[in-house]
Amino acid sequence: RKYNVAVAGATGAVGGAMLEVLERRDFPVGELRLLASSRSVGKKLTFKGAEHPVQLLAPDAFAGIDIALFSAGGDRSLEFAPAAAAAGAVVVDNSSAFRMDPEVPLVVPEVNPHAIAQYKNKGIIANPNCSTIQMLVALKPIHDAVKIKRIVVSTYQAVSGSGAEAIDELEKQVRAWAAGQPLPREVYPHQIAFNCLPHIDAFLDNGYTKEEMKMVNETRKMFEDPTIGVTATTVRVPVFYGHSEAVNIETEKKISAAEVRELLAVAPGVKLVDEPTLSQYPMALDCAGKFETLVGRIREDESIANGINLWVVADNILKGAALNTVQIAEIVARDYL
Ligand code: A2P
Ligand code: 11C
Repeated sequence: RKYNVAVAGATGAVGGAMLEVLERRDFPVGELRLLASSRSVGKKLTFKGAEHPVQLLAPDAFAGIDIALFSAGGDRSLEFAPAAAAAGAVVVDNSSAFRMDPEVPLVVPEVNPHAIAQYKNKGIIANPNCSTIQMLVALKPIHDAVKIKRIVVSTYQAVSGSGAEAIDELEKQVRAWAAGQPLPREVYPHQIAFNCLPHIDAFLDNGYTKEEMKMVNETRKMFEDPTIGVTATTVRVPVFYGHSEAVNIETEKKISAAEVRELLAVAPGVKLVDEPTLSQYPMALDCAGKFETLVGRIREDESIANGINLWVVADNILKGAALNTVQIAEIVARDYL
């Protein structure tokens, strides 16, 4: 059968990628309803060669919809996702609005697909933060094998994580710099071109950013382990697409780098790229447009008894957002509708 699908935030960076992924994975779409703000009403977007008009995101926009994919910002999710669920749609929400709600499942299909069953509580499933998703795709097989006690992660995150306007800002700054002109600045508090900002999302009272605490709290929720130690430093870098992460783990049982490579070579969603002597390792430029999470630079942490270092790279707009959302929708359609 086919499913009527709404995309809330269809004109955004992630919304556009949702359409691309639905098409690339040949999701059985019946009616497609594209929703955005009044600014976009009347615009047309192309899906499978046909043009579809953008309509207003509103509480009454979801009649007859089976699955609603949301990526229009957390405030819009809080405002409209309950209405979509009340109209009978299963909502898969890419924002952070419902992630830590104990009644809402937070899901990466390679990590905890069983949690999807809990969507019946509120009709909503949350898609995790992009940085958390790719880290857990890489770590899940290791966690299952030798139990991870502690994770220390530093991220190198692309500007596309901040939305379409930030992609524009990096390009404009680079062009202005090359032309010897003053650099325009609107999205970030500092110049992002040729710079690294250790600042993603708002700062909290504990000195961490929200992005850093998402990695802590979402990992605990999806690994179903409130005691796992996670500490993160998240950094915005002048890359358009693809988040990179240096991940250090301490495990309960010893595991060698070779054994980690064996596990990850067959892990779902993972592509091992680990031939450093041939200069082959995961890079942001190589992950753009790909569905897999690339993992390499796997080596033992020689400073502790049971430690491993990895370098994990994925397309933040695809696996970090649109692809993970559509994968969840595929499971909902296959197993629950
Ligand atoms: P619009 O293009 O009409 O502003 P991005 O994260 O790439 O900036 O995209 C944000 C998405 O969320 C866009 O599709 C945007 O639509 C949508 N959006 C933002 N604000 C609203 C709003 N108040 N109502 C509905 N959609 C919104
Ligand atoms: C970034 N991780 O790269 C953010 C984007 O919680 O869904 C996604 C924010 C979120 O800026």
